[in-house]
Amino acid sequence: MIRACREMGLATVAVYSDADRAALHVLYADEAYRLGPAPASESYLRGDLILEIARQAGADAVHPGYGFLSENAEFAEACAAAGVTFIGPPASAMRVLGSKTRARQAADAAGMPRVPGSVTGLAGVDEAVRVAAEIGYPVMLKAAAGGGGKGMRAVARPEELAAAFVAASSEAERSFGSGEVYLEKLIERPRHIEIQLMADEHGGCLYLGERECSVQRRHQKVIEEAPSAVVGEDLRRRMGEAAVRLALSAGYVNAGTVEFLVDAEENFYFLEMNTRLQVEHPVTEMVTGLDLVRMQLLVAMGERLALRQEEVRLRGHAVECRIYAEDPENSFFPSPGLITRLVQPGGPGIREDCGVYAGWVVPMDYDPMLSKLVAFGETREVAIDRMLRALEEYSIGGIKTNIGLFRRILMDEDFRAAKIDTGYLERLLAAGWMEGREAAPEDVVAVAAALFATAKGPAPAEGAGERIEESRWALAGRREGLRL
Ligand code: MV4
Repeated sequence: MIRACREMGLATVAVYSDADRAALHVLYADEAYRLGPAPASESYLRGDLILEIARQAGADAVHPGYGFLSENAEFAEACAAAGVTFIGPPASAMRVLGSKTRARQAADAAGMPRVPGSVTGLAGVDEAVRVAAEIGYPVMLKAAAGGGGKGMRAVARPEELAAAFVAASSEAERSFGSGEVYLEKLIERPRHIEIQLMADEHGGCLYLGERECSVQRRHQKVIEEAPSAVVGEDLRRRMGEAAVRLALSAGYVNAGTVEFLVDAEENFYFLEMNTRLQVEHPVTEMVTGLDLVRMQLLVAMGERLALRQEEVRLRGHAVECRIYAEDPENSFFPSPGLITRLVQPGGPGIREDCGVYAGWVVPMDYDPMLSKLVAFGETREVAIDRMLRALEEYSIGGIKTNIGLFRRILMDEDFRAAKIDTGYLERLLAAGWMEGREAAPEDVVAVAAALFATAKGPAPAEGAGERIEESRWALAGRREGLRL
């Protein structure tokens, strides 16, 4: 966001919590203001403080980012009341689409295919039994206020429905303050594919292609790509036009994403709409050549979209890996701490949106995402090979990361054949991803390098013309010797 503002000659004001005093966004911005202590409830979720800072700094607009208040209709309204532009949709559109049942009604009104099931909250177990019998088992109970899998229960048989209804409803009540649940037919082994939208205030709305987001774990996306290997021109047009109809019917403005489940027969079903820019938007930027944040800013200034749908062209393929400070070999436990060394990849087709630097302490207070590594190529195969090459160049010292897991996925036969669905990664992990990994030189060489260093003392400085071994083992050894 700051980069787009810079390019457009707009001054930026960052806000930060105590844990983020030295965060990269604070260093990049023209000005920075403290919000409060590390807990989000006392800092990044304090819309009142954010607006007070906006007033003090004389800011014209607020970009809400991806998490925190980005889909909060009350905050969008508070911005309007304070005379500050909220860079996102109107609160009214956020409210319609924020309720999954109301969004399903909007989908019907817009002629958008959706998963069969109820479009209002279930009054009780009796209604659930009746609807489930109508649509047929297996079914899924979902929280109307939900998202991210909370308050969701798959039900295979009628005799399990009553207990699941009570469990889903009470979980929804606890998590979202609303126990409203509805029923859907369960789609087996679906892909998660989403359409990027950008709408202006003048009735213009574009679809900017799809993203394939099926590689995820516990409702956290791990790898995203654009385009999807299973979406051809015709399917893309049908999904895109349906998404645009939904957005226009809800009075939508600015960036948004319509999520779909796609089954093995290439039927697509509306799932929900995210009323914000998403983490994975760079893959869309790579294949469309557009800067989505720049477009968001122009739209928020009241401008018309500068291109027509026929002018949106997709070219090549992009893959994004979400690099996390977590240990895939230890149940993905977060691994916060000091980054002692950071060597970042580059070269042809590589974009890295990184939020950290050497010397930064990854705080334990938030989701430990470090960076989004994006590879672009003329084909999916080139993009994947580039990503593998970039991951090899990447070296992060001091903390554990999930970089090794990406190597495993990107070399997996099924992934390379694009045989993926939302259960793909959990199956790979259950099979024991360490077992399938090719011999990892760095593990063995770590010991060898340590022994070598002890036995021989410090290595002599390399003279001019001295040959450096070019085997993977030697490379791993040199790296290990450099690790801090
Ligand atoms: C489903 C489904 C199968 N059938 N709905 C999970 C999160 C929530 N936003 C929607 N989710 C699902 N809804 C029906 N009718 C399977 C999932 C699902 C899923 C969806 C998208 C991405 C990852 C997922 C992982 C597991 C289950």
